[in-house]
Amino acid sequence: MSQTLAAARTAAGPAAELVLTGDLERPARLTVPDLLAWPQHRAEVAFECATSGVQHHTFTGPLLHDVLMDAGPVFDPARRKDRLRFLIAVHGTDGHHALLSWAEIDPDFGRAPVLLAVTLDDTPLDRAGAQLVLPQDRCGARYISGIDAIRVDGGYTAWT
Ligand SMILES: Nc1nc2c(c(=O)[nH]1)N[C@H]1C(S)=C(S)[C@@H](COP(=O)(O)O)O[C@H]1N2
Ligand SMILES: [Mo]
Repeated sequence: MSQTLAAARTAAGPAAELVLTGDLERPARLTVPDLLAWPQHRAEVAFECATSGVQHHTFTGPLLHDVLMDAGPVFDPARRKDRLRFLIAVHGTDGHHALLSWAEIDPDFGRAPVLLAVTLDDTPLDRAGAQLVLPQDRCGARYISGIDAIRVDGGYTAWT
């Protein structure tokens, strides 16, 4: 990277981007403002951090499920059982990452209203990057901030 570009990234600060990769018909690169294209949801949440106690925050953003469905996960939407082998890996710029099962966010199964937040307490996350919001989690550890990659993996099997 040129020094000028590196300086622009830290000073002027272009919008953070995340890549959607893996078993998808339409892999994509999305900036935080791009995530405004989906219906926006609001979540008022409380979670406990093992080191700093309970935190209360308000997040807004699209449903992770809506964004991933538009990227075309390679399962037959009519066949519910096929989806049970899919995993979603969410990765932050600092290397923190976590796995969700597809079924956790699927409307036919766990129906968790997981968001890809674009605002945190009314502050845009354009430069910090999107944050994962799991209103049903008691612990904050999966609220991954600075998301730079989400990988959908339909190849998981414990029995080959
Ligand atoms: N990228 C990233 N996101 C993260 C973490 C992290 O280390 N890296 N820590 C998690 C944890 S343990 C908690 S409790 C929440 C809130 O942490 P904070 O108080 O440091 O914001 O963010 C979560 N998201
Ligand atoms: Mo935490």
